[in-house]
Amino acid sequence: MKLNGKKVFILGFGKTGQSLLNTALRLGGHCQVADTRHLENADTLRTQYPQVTFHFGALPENLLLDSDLILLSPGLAPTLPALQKARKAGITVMGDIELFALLASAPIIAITGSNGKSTVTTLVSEIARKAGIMVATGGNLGTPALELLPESGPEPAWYILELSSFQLDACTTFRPRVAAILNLSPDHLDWHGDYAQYGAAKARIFQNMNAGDVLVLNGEDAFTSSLPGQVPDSVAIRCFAVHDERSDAYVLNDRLTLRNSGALLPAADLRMQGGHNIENALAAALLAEAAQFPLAAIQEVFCQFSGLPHRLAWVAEYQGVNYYDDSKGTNLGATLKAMSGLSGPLVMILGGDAKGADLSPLQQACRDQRAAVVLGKDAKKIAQMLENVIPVDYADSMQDAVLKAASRAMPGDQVLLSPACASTDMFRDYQDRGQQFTAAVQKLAGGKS
Ligand code: UMA
Ligand code: ADP
Repeated sequence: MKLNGKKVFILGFGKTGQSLLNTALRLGGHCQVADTRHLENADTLRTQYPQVTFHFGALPENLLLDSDLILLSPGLAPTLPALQKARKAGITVMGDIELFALLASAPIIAITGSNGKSTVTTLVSEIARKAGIMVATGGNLGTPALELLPESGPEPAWYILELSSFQLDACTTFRPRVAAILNLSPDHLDWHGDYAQYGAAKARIFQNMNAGDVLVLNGEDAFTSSLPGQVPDSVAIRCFAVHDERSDAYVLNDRLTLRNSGALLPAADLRMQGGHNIENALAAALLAEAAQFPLAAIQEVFCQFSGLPHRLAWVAEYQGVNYYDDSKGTNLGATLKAMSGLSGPLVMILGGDAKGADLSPLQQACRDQRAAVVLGKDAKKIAQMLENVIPVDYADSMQDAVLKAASRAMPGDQVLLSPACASTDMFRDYQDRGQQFTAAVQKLAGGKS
């Protein structure tokens, strides 16, 4: 693929925008970049890319409409009026995953869903690596997909991509050879408009899949179990369902089992904690089986991999209270799973940007808990919902939240940071939020854990 002489407009200049620009320049495009923020490093960028014109602030609609190709970062909603006008004018609008797929020759394993994507993506990668199979892993997980393409030398045997609904929404011809939709619960409704459109974006993962391809679905999730009728007939569907022995991956006599490969290991040997991680392991095993990764590697990784940071991670015990960091619990579904994974009364730390979600099911889930501490943009909304169920305190920083949670907790309780909200209203990202929580807990515990 060449972009020689083409006028290319890159929208959004975060991680993805940078990878789009580098790729478009390599392909010979004449590039301009627009970002609605005023970036602090604007002058450095202009020096680094003297051949590129950067625009910060309002989108330069006229220039956009004069381009041949628009390359879109995932955070920008396609409903932006300037983008809609560009599409109407016949200009191709492409996301990074679509461009990546046009440039990559090796097969792709793609994983989406509302929760568990990063865990499953990492598990499948670890299984391949354990078996000595060369893979390149990225996408929504962190490394933009375009950065996985080798500048020289051979491609990996497989690309393994975690994909968000934003990324899938901008795909048209993208075809993974093996894919999974893990589950669906409300998230990013402010971006997609409504739940149906959010689900439709996820379902784009299989729209171009074809003969020989394998799609893994959750047989116990309302959305994913309704999908088979929409999947092209030639695609093999594999379902995981913890409690259903008629599915392709399930738990039988306390052993994780694959219909086609037999028993893998006792559920108790799985190093990751929480019932949701049994689902994640079954999904990862089906994906690995579909890619023909060896069974022994699946078993070894399941016994060794203890989970990613900020996902229901134990931090410390102080005065008989255990503290858990689930900062990656950025939507209702994740927080409900995290809550059900811990026993004993909980003191919840909730809040941030709810992204337009209805969090009212938290009311029922908090009924038997000790207390809640709320912070961030949607703190008031969450507090009003919970105030007649449990005691609620407001906090203005993570340290304040931890101190208030500690003063509510009784010996035997657990303090759980699982905010059900995005972090960026108060923190750099979910990692920063989790690190501030850990630091505050360790300070409280006097450095002991
Ligand atoms: N921008 C605009 N106008 C807008 C919105 C954003 O100009 O209306 C600009 C911002 O000013 C910023 C840039 O776009 O400079 C940011 O781009 P982006 O929001 O598309 O984010 P990236 O830095 O490119 O990171 C993205 C993913 N972020 C989002 O989808 C929001 C990262 O996922 C991903 O790791 C990265 O690409 C590499 O693939 C993060 C995420 O929060 C972890 N994802 C969401 C989630 O998991 O729930 C979907
Ligand atoms: P994602 O990449 O989709 O955000 P992660 O693997 O990073 O998923 O997990 C994010 C959060 O979602 C975790 O903190 C955990 O509480 C919750 N979670 C993980 N797996 C599942 C699952 N299969 N179902 C529901 N919630 C899950």
